[in-house]
Amino acid sequence: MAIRDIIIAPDPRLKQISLPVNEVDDALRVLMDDMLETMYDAPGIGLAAIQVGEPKRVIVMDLANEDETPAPRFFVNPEILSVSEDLATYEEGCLSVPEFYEDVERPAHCRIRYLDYNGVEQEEDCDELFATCFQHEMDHLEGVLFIDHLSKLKRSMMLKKLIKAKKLMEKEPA
Ligand code: GNR
Ligand code: NI
Repeated sequence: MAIRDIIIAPDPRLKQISLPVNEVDDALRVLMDDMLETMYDAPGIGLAAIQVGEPKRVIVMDLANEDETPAPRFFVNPEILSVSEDLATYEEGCLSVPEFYEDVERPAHCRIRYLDYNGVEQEEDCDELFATCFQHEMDHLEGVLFIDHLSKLKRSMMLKKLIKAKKLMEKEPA
C-alpha cells in the first residue's frame, strides 16, 4: 500500500465529475487500499478517489472510533436511492479543505446502493454520521465540496486563506 498526495482546494481537479468504474478488479483494489492508507494517515473518516487525483466513482470510509477495531468500508459506483425529508446538521471538515470546519445541513437518512470491495452489489440504509459522510463523499464524485453548501462570503474567505497557505508552502515546504 502507498500513501498518496491529497489535492487541496482550490484545484480544478476537485471540480471534475468522476466516472463509473467498469470492473472491480485487482488494480481497483490497489487504488482502494492506497486510498484507505492515505485516509488513515491524514487522518480522516472518508475519502473520495478524486481527492488523490483519480476521477473514479470510488469512496473509502472508516467510522470506527480510535478505541475500536478498524472498520474499513469500500463503495464503488455508489448511488443514493432516496433521502429522508428530515435533516441533520453536522460540523463537517474535508481533507481537501484543511483546518476549516463548518455546520452543514443534509438529509438525516438515506438508502444507498454500491459495489463492495469484491464487486458484490449491496443496498443499505444509513443514518447519523454515516449518512452525512456518505453524502459528503457523493458530492466529491460530482465535483462539489462541503464549502459549496456555505454562503458565498464564507466560501470565498476560506478559499482565499487556502490560496495564501498554498503560496507559503511553495516558498517553504513543510
Ligand atoms: O475526515 C472527514 N471528516 C468528516 C467530518 C464530517 C463530515 C464529513 C467528513 S469527511 C472528511 C474526510 C473527507 O474529506 N472526505 O472527503
Ligand atoms: Ni471531503
